[in-house]
Amino acid sequence: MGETIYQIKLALIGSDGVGKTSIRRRYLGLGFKTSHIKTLGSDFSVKSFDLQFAKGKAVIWDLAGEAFRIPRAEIYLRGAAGILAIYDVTKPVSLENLKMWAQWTSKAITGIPFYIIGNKIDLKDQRQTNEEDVKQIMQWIDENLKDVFTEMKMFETSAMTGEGINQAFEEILTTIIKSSMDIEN
Ligand SMILES: Nc1nc2c(ncn2[C@@H]2O[C@H](COP(=O)(O)OP(=O)(O)OP(=O)(O)O)[C@@H](O)[C@H]2O)c(=O)[nH]1
Ligand SMILES: [Mg+2]
Repeated sequence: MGETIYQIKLALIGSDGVGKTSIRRRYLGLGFKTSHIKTLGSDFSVKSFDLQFAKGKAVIWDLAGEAFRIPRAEIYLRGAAGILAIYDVTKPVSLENLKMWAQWTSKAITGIPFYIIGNKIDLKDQRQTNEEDVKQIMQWIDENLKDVFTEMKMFETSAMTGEGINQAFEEILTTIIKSSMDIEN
């Protein structure tokens, strides 16, 4: 039996400027830029992964913070096996907006994990959200979008220092691969 080489599409969503592109760049090993160049429409990168029990490629779609205003832009989510929904821990509104992003996602795709990531944790003095706030958002999504997502989890990252980035990607890839193995067996 040959080894399965997985190809897994992930999508990074969330409001303008929360750090989606910076997170993608950091995961790719491309360092950090202080400038904000808005992503237009969408962009993507491919990165190989090797998780001991499985290897393959992650195809990482990075959507514009304005994507939800573009008609039918949710088609970019088609075929995604997991969502990384990003907010900025210094901007509570970006966390609140994840309700809308979750609804938007559910128009295109269901039955996949939805991971909520608080980015910019290096800005400790400016932090304005805590774990309780995130739990409330997760509860809202759970109640209003019943059974749309197979799993919700929260993470924290800094694209500037790199903290938490690999863990978030590895955990969602592991979850996706394990659930596909369950289906096969
Ligand atoms: N301090 C700090 N700044 C960050 C971090 N991540 C991103 N930034 C900064 O935040 C700004 C926006 O980052 P982007 O990665 O372009 O944000 P985006 O979510 O891709 O934005 P859109 O493409 O417009 O939706 C840039 O100035 C980044 O340098 C972080 O973890 N810490
Ligand atoms: Mg961007």
